[in-house]
Amino acid sequence: MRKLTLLTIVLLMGLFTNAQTTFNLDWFSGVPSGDVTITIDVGDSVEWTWADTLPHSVTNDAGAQETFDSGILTGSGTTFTYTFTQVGVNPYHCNVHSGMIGTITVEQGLSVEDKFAMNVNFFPNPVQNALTITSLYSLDSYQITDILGKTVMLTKVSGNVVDVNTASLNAGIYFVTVTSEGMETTFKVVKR
Ligand SMILES: [Cu+2]
Repeated sequence: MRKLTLLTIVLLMGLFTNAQTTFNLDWFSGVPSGDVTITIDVGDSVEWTWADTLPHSVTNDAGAQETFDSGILTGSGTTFTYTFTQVGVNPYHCNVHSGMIGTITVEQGLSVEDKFAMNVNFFPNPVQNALTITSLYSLDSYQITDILGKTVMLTKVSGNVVDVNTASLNAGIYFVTVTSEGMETTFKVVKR
């Protein structure tokens, strides 16, 4: 009986752990705020990795929902991980470099599909010759269709940052669909 109870607890813990995700963010001087601003689920963790050789901290702003502070650490590859347990908004910064800022927004009950769709960013918009797409989940492909629904680009990719050469597109409105492991989300881009 005691063995069965222990086994049950271990199994339940396994189920609970599997539901949570750790998201990795590169943390370095000059990091675009949009790259370190994400929306996650209650119980998810964020792991920041120092991606240059300068000293940095990951420190919550005064008005943040939760309190977290790595202290000032130095060394490429250094990491700091924090698990968010409350619904709320957590702006944060580096105590050494005033330009290093981001926000972790925590919501309740997000599916993986939600988290994928909420954490795809693209710039600039309107676009001229080069569109950059960033995603918290590694992307598998992008497809660009025009306003009439005709596919003008369909490309397999791999990674969290994708650069799209848009020089050949005529001026107009386009829909960009990105996919990751069977999930997809679409956004609208204007080409000038
Ligand atoms: Cu810094």
